[in-house]
Amino acid sequence: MLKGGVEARIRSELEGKKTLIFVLVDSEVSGADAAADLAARAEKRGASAVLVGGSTVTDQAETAGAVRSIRGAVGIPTILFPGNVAGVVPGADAILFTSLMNSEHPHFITQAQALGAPSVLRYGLEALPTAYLVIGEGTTAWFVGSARGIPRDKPKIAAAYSLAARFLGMRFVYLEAGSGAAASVRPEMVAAVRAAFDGVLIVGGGIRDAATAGRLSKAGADVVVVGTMLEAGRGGMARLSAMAKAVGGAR
Ligand code: 1GP
Repeated sequence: MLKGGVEARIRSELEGKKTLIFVLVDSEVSGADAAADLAARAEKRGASAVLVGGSTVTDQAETAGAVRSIRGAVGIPTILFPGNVAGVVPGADAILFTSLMNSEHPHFITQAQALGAPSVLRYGLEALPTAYLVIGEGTTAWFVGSARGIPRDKPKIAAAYSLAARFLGMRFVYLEAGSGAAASVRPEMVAAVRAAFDGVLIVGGGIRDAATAGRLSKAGADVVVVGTMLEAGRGGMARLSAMAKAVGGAR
């Protein structure tokens, strides 16, 4: 892939007015072969990218192995989604270079970024500057990232953070309800952020069915991320196909 090619590819897919689906592969749960198999099946069902990472990933060799296997198995971009410095490994096409803007701990806002940046450069990873906003409480991302979760019913707060992200030059916002969350981010919040932020709007956490993905798409999500849903084997893949249909039309 060309340097800078991942963001360009995402933006050009979005010009077709579609909401894209990214799948999150947790290398610690599945192992390299299973991760590659899952990614390949997800690509066939319409996924536009594979995210590799998560809040609790600490084994760099395992993550690098998963990235290698996935990259050999799919044509769509493989994008790192690090929860900490250990999530920066070689071999991927790009990295969601996130700042957890509503963390209470500077480590997750700028310090892990400073510690990881030299490796991003050395590995030639395309950095996608991303404001990572944790919505609600009680999830792993919330706990591990020392987040002061934005209340689920306060869309204006999420919109204000997203506007700040835009003024800071970030080109991606990721609204994170947390992996396995009981409910996704609300469409009202997505709509408020959409009105404030002109970059790529990613929404994830607790999205398990086509109807939910469809509502988030209509509200203005550019990308929906699914992870836990795919762990349900064949049923998960069938749901992914239905989801691709629900969000794949013009908005
Ligand atoms: C987590 O948004 C992702 O970062 C995916 O969440 O596992 O709930 O699909 P789920």
